[in-house]
Amino acid sequence: MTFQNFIGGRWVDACAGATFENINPADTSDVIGTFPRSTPDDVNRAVASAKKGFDIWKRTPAPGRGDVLRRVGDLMSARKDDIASLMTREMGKPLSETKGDVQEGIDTAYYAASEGRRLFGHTVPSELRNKWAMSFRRPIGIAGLVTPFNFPMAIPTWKMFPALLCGNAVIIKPAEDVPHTVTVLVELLLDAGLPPEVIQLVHGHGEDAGAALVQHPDVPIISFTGSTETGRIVGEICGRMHKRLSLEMGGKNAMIVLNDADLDLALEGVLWGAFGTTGQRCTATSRLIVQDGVHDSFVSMLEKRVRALRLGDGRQADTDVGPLINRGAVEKVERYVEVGRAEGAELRCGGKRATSAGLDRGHYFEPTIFTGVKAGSRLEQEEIFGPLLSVIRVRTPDEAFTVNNDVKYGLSSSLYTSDVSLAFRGLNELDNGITYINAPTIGAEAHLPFGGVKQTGNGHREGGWEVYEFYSETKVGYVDFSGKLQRAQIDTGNA
Ligand code: UN1
Repeated sequence: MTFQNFIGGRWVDACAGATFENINPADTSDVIGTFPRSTPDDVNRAVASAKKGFDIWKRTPAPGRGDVLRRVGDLMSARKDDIASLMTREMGKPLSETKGDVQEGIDTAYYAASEGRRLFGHTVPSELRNKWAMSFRRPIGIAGLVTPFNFPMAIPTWKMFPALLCGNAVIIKPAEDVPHTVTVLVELLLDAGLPPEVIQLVHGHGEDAGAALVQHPDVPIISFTGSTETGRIVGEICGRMHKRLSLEMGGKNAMIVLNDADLDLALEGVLWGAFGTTGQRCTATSRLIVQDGVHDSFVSMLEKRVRALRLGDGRQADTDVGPLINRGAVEKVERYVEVGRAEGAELRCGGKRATSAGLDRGHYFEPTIFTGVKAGSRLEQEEIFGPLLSVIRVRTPDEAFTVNNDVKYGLSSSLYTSDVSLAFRGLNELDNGITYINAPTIGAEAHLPFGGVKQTGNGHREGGWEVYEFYSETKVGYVDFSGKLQRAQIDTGNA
């Protein structure tokens, strides 16, 4: 199948005619289709069209914009299974997870729809008589969205729906590994009645299409989810150009299991947190920090269950863990296995590609555990984005909190304890944007702010109520109906 960009209200090829292939990571002989490999020319056309879209959309009342998004939510609900299936084919994670990914998009649509009837400003008293003072929210312009492969529906909707609800036009460049899901999303937006010029879909690679979007002078808002290294480059460009920028980047999330934890509960949590989505979540559990008293018993419980995880095609019902996204991802995990060995950590299971019959056709890697990982080592500090869990032994809760905090990232953390005081101390002391008590490091919900501290982000949040501030500009209006000049700060007497 041949897929196209959506620019200027039409499905079109890339100007230069180049294409790339979308390949199933579970079976590399399965080519899903070819997609346009866009260049700056395509981005320029998208911007020209989005300007027209913005003119139409910014004048559409916010409740009406919300109605379009509600219909998108309805259409996504009706096609949930079919979208999950095509998403698993291009991304690899099991169907239960891709259904969850679509559901996160549906939740985001309905939340945005309801925000159309709020989008609150403030009305406050003026210091002067017969004068009204208020703030309200205005659209900004064209939002350029650059999205990753791991949540092919959820992350594009997190960015796109709030941007649209606030009245902006959108240009999206999805990850080249998962271009099909966003193509369907754009079809649904059009079916729901979005004026076509309001949305532009530009397929391609980060270095040409993505970079052109970030650098375009007429795109004042950029939202990027991806690596901390790429985010730094995006940040430099946006800083020079005074763009509004939201960055969601790396993580090195830890689960802490203290001596008084419910170990059976913690076991289910770490299996889901570390090996769900094959470890390819920003929120994946990459470190397991275990207190001395339960360390050995918990590690042996865990090893037994990890050895029993079933690798396979995500479209098969009995699959626990799907493939990695591409060859580069497999090679990266392999490199970290070597790093772990060289640093003297003990490989407990996994550590290599899975090559048994059937699995040799895809990018499979065995779920891997290293124990005896030292705080401060590379294995313990660097984001891997694969099914590799590092176990660190600690003596006290305070040491656990210190180890959690001594990394450059700060997205999510998780604390298993039955002591309510320790739980609240953890909430206070763990340096992360999200902390879970007695639940794994993943599981963010669409109506709460999502994001991390330190080098995970740049202070903005996605989701919840906060993202609407990112995608809109605060404007203040003063209305003086006194009929005379009243000078603020001066004519404020009681007279
Ligand atoms: C991500 O890891 O990039 O909490 C997003 C979660 C999901 C979203 C994760 N709801 O893991």
